Amino acid sequence: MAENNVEYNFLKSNEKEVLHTLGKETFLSVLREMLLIRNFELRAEAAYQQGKVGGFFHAYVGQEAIQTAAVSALGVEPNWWITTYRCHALALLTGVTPNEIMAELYGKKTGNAFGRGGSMHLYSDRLLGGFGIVGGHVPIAAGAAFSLKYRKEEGVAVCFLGDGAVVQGAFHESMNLAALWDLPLIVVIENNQWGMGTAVRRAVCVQPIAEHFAKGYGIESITFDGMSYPDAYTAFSKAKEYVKKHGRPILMEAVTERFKGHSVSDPGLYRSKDALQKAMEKDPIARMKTWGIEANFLDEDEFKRLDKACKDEVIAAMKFADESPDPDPAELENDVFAPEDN
Ligand SMILES: Cc1ncc(C[n+]2csc(CCOP(=O)(O)OP(=O)(O)O)c2C)c(N)n1
Repeated sequence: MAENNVEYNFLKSNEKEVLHTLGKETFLSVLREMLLIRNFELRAEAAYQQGKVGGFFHAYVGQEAIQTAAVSALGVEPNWWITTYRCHALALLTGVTPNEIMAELYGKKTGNAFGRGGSMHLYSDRLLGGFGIVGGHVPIAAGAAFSLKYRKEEGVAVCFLGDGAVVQGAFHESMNLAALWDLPLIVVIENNQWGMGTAVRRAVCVQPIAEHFAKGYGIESITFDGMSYPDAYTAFSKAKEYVKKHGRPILMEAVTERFKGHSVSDPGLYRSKDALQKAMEKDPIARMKTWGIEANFLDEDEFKRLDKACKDEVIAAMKFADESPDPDPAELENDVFAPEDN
């Protein structure tokens, strides 16, 4: 039973067995990715408070296990990835460097979108964005899945969205077409139980969301504990297998917690200190650390070293961003439209 009193039918893994199968090397690299995301978000947020970062800023703190597990279970290639405005983590996981992301947040020329996009607009060869319009990216994900099928290419399109986006028309239209046309699409609702400051139970008419909605589209669903990397990894491995075998879309729901407000401008007053404390007790990184120590994959000192290495990488990215030049205002309108011969 979760905080909002919903009975979830979680797909459970044997956590220790999953980590044992992954092995020490993969475990450490996954933990490093999660620590890099955490360090990046915390320090970038501090830079925001110092006035270094403009525009919006949404941190992925608390939700790290989900996208880390998705990318490790599916591989970046040959898939298409797309997410919401809370996109720093997926950018890091799909190959964008901390330097490029930090410089983008700082609005610098060396940024991932040449300093013209900011926090919500990050891209890589396989990452289609970073989107600020709630639910507006789901049709693009369905389109990417359509292109894979039409061109007979390997891979799936993976789309992340918040619980607040599932009530948008664009989401339902995309799910309908994905089911109708048998598209290789994995749609992941990251249910952190709040859409900005609105509790999910006040915004969505049925819960668990994926379990109910999937029935309406005639597709399968998987619901899992988004605070557990092994559970998330198992869920994404199953989803990958399912889409590959059946050529059908699947709807996933990761029940999770965000440790911060919706954005930096949200002090989170709708949540009691006690509720936040309870949420933070489920910290996916602390759980990984405990399992890792139990499995003899690392000890306390090694964890600290790993954390420090990530912190140093982020601090170096802040220095890089600080020292980078501003974009040339004359280039402001470059790349708005595709070249005519494209
Ligand atoms: C079409 C549209 N409507 C409204 C907004 C304003 N808005 C931004 S985030 C958000 C809530 C989204 O819910 P969810 O993804 O669950 O929220 P989070 O976990 O990020 O708080 C809203 C209404 C928007 N960006 N786009």
